[in-house]
Amino acid sequence: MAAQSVPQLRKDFLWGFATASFQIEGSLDTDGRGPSIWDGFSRTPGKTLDGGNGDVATDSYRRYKEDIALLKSYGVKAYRFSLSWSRIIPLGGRNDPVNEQGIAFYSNFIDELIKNGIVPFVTLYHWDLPQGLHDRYGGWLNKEEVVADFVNYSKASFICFERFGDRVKHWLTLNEPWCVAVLGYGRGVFAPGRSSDRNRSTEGDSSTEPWIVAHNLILSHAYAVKLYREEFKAKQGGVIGITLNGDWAIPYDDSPENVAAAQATLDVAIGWYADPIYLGFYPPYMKQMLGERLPEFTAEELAVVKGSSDFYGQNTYTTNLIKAGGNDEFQGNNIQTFTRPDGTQLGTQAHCAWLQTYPEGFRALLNYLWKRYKMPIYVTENGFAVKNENSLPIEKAQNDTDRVEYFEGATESLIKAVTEDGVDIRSYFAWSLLDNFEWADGYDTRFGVTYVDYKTQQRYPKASAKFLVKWFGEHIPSDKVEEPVPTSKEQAVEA
Ligand code: PNW
Repeated sequence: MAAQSVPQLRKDFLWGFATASFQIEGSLDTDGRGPSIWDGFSRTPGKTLDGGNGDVATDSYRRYKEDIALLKSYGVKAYRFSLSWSRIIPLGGRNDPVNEQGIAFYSNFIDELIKNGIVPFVTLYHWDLPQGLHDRYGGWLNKEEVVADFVNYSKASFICFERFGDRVKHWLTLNEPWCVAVLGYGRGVFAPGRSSDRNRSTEGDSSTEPWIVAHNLILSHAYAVKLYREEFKAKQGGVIGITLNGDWAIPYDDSPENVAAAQATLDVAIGWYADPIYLGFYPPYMKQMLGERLPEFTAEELAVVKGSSDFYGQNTYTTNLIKAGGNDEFQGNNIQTFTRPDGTQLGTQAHCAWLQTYPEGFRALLNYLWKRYKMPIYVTENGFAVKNENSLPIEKAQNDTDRVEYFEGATESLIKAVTEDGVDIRSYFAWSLLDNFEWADGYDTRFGVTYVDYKTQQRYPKASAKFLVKWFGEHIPSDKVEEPVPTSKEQAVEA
């Protein structure tokens, strides 16, 4: 029977779409929300490509019921979204007042999801640090203060969690700490925009701050998980972990230095966070590269850090070819390219320079993570921005062939990793439900499976949404008991 020969994911596989608070909510001054570091940064001339900021975004704070109805119409199992810290604690700190209106918003949001049969998959921190903490003590740079404040914030959001804890089971502490540290404190292209480059920033030290910030992010994550496990997990039965970004790395050719360079690239892109959290130490390559500049964990801290994630969370978009050389420490002193030695490109170019299609790399990465970290994997982001989509009329943009091809390749790699390679994968969230505020790119880069007309805030499903809805419908066993279709031979016997 043809239907049965379609390979299947787990029955409880969570598929859906992802977003983040600052990229969609808008309403930045509503219901007592305090400012985040992205409010001012995105409003500063020159910080976003098109001058766009987060003031309105996709207006999702006001239109959340509409967004959830859209998710429901897509038939997703889960929705990954993030909470805005400064809606819950406007000034951010552990002695600052909690904003009941902010908690009520997310409580209602979670209720609405559950009412519609959608599993909430919640990120506590997706880059919108309360401005109050940055101003008061330097935010992520200040270990003593920020770890305590993040743990307190986690607890504050668990007030909300507690009210719905019987139905909310999936928590992420931090989204992509590599981006926070490197893009925010190294390259200075993301808030708070610190960097050694004085043309770009008046403050910052790219040679030290990213490594310090990363260290404090890891500790903040780990202590928040400790709190959750000690005070909530037993009675609520949820899982909590972190999600990292990282793309597959292929040696440019088979020379030993390029083979070593590809591993070193993975060590800095992923191992920087995953090795301490899952294995209990920073990658030796990072120590070698940074020496004294790499902070050290005390024995007590390490005991909290090691094993501090119930699963392996990964955002991944592309694959790079790696050559040894260069002095970009954030790439492990290696060079990344999409151009093969024979001059051909790895895949289809996206709107953003850092992204090309290469589905085989997705499968290879999943296998690498499974072998190295031995944890069930939640794919929490994967997606594509079609080149020049923003300059197309809506009907043309809806026909997003390159994005459909990207997801065709990704889903084929996903199912093969599960059914042929035996990798334990529990979720797949496409980035993103909607076109939205794409950080330093502003609104010029569109990652949505749903087109947003920013003039009217109307939403229009793209072909890629339809592809994913159909694909997951066919590859997750449904609860419905299907009547067996009698074969012609059986029919003949019955007759
Ligand atoms: C992720 N890079 O960010 C984020 O989690 C999302 O908020 C974002 O919208 C999405 O991917 C698309 O960019 C990244 O430069 C930002 O390699 C930059 C990079 C990777 C991921």
